[in-house]
Amino acid sequence: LTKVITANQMALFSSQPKHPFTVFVEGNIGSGKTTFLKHFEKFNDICLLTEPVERWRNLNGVNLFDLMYKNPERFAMPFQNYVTLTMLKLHIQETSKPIKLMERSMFSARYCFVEKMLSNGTLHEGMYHVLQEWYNFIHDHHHVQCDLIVYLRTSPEVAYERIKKRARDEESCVPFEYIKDLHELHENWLIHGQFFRPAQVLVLDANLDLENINSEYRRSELSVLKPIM
Ligand code: DGT
Repeated sequence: LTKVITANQMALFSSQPKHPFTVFVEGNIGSGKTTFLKHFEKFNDICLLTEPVERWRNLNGVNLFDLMYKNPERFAMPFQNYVTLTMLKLHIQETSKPIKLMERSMFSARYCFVEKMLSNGTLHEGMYHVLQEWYNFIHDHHHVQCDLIVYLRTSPEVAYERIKKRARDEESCVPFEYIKDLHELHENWLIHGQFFRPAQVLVLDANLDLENINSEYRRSELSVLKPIM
C-alpha cells in the first residue's frame, strides 16, 4: 500500500521542530528547580520535563534512590547508571512544542554528582571510568540539544534549610557537607567553566524566598521564551 501523506500531515510534520529550543534548569538540591518549572506551566508552547525521581524510587518495586543514600558503596553505581538512562530518554524525547524545559540534565549528573562520588570514594575509579565511557559514547552518538542553562544559584546554607524543611524520607541522612560540596561543584561547572558547558548560563538569585523569587523568574522569561517572543 502506498502511504498517502495529506497536506495536513505535511503541515504537522513541518511544524514539529526537530531540535526545540532546549533549556536545562540546574542548581543544588533544594534550589527550587521544581518551583521554577511550575512558573512556566502557564505557557502552552513549552514542553516541561521534570526529573524522573519517581522512576528512581520505583524500579519494579525497588527504591534505588533510597538504596543509593543508605548504601552508597553498593548502590551508587547502579543508581548512576539508571540516572544516565532516564536522563538520556528525556534528552532524546521528541516534542511538537518549540521549547523544551528540562529539570537537570546528564551534565549535572556527570559533572556534579559523579565527581562528588569519585572524590569521596563512593565510586571506585574503575566504576567512574565506566560511567565516563558511557557519557563519551552518548555524546558521540546522540544529539543532546542544549540552548540555554538556567542556574538557580543558592548558598549551601539556604539549600540545606529547604531540604530539611521539605523532609524527603530518602534525604534525611544528607549532611550539610554534602550540600556544600555539591554547591562547589555546581559553581566550578557553571560559573568557573571547569567542565564543559553545552550552552550559555543565565544565573538567577535563587536564595530569594517564594514571595520575592517571582521577579527573578520573570527576568528569565525573555531568555527562556526567546523562540516565541
Ligand atoms: P529542587 O526543586 O531544586 O529542590 O530540586 P530537587 O531537590 O527536587 O531535585 P534535585 O535534582 O536537586 O535532587 C533530587 C534528588 O535526587 C536529590 O536527593 C539529589 C538526587 N540526585 C539527582 N540527580 C542525581 C545524580 O545524578 N546522582 C545522585 N547521586 N543523586 C542525584
